[in-house]
Amino acid sequence: MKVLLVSPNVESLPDPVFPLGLAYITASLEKNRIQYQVLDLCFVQDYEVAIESAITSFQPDIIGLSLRNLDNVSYPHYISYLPFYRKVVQTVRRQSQGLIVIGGSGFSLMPGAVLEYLGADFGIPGEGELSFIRLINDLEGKKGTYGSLRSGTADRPTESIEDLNALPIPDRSGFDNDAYLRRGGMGNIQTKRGCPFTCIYCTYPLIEGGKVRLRNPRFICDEIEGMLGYGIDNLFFVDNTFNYPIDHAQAICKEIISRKLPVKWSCYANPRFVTPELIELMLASGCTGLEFGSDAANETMLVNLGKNFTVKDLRKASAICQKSGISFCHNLLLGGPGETMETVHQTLDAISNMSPTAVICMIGIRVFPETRLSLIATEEGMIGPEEDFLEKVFYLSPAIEDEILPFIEGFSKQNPTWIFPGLNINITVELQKKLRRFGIKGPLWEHMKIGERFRKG
Ligand code: B12
Ligand code: SF4
Repeated sequence: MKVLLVSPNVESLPDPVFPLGLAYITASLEKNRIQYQVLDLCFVQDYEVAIESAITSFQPDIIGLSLRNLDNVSYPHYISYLPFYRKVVQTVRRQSQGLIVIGGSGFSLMPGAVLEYLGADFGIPGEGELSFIRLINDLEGKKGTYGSLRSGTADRPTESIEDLNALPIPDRSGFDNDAYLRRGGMGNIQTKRGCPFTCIYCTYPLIEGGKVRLRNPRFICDEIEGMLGYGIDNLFFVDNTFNYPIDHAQAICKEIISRKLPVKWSCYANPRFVTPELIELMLASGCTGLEFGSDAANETMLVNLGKNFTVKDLRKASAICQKSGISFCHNLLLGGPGETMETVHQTLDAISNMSPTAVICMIGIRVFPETRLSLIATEEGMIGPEEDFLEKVFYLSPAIEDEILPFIEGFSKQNPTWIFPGLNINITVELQKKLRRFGIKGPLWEHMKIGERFRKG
């Protein structure tokens, strides 16, 4: 069996992101001695020509598509990537008799609906390393009788991989690592899978499951050494929460320090698990910035959103970061259940007083099936029982829907280090390209002060 793996993710904001999920899959194919090639559409000029040429030269039996994102989860400037993916599937069909298999985090959010929309053959929700190999082996045994197997997809991941340390290290060799570093400013790496918390809107437990599974810090650092071999010296830890469990985060920092790995890195963090000792270790191991998934800085809204920390935790974590000199950013989600203009003002004031390096603020929350938010939206009559979640479905509290956008337009003018992706404020492809051309690495929010100069020309 010959497998062509395609990454059709061409989104370049906030940065082009290296297809780490696919690099895990390629490593697994390699380990199982399955012949494969990779086609990454991120930097190609003409996707149809690229697909045609890959298929003509390689003649794959299976074409695996990795769907990382379904849409940009941004309101009001919403982009769905699905129409492009459908064109990719149609182009593949024109060129090949091979079977099309879909996977990826975006796909896993609503596998049945996406499979049907795209008209692909099989879908594998959740982690793909083992299930994809199993499917390939099944297909190998039934060559010529695919009809009976067509359109197979489980609605939910059938299993999660218990021992992440048994997985081979992601194979980055088939990808243009230089382009991702130059244009995206960093590489990416995972230290764990799973999240035990229960924020009402969150899809991560659906993708990775609720049980935390940790990678051994030694293997993580082996992987970093391999990345350094590709010149990747700036990393983002893609875990939903790098600093939970805190002892695992500390062990990783210590391993980086003891090996003297020359890397800079950043991560997502939870304010409840920030201590001065941890931040000290993070700084000493090359950490340049933390992104807090704060969402709100108002007690009622934190409870309504199902967060596991308080405003006091946010203040304390911010103060520790301030004192240490490390950059930090708060991610906000305005407009959840119970939000009023009063709670919005309280959140914005409180966050401003914490003096973060930057703030990334979304307005409205994208609703996905099987989340608690989808139940709330149904109970409140915002969505119907037959809702098509492939469409633009956002929760925006009725109490703020008329006022919030004009208010934010005004607020952003006074707050140049606040980024509003849904309004294209302080985040554009032009600004990003200018900063990257200047050789700036790491997340762009860490460089909002320099960005301000560029924006002024
Ligand atoms: C880290 C992260 C970011 C970081 C990335 C930093 C970096 N340099 O890597 C930043 C902040 C930049 C970011 C940005 C965005 N992100 Co983001 N991000 C994530 C996060 C937390 C982890 C992704 C990751 O690397 N996972 C680790 C890899 C190993 O797992 P994986 O890709 O899922 O791959 C596994 C499986 O999916 C499967 N698989 C993958 N491919 C294939 C292919 C086949 C054939 C098979 C069988 C299986 C398979 O097997 C793999 C191994 O087990 C996810 C949430 C999550 N928990 O998944 C969101 C997530 C992917 N992001 C999401 C979105 C929307 C975005 C943005 C569009 C947001 C925005 N408006 O800016 C941008 C897009 C950026 C881009 N250019 O694509 C969504 C996508 C789903 C959706 N709603 O459409 C997610 C799922 C979060 C969410 N809201 O639900 N993101
Ligand atoms: S928002 Fe973060 S902490 Fe909350 S459930 Fe999702 S991944 Fe876990």
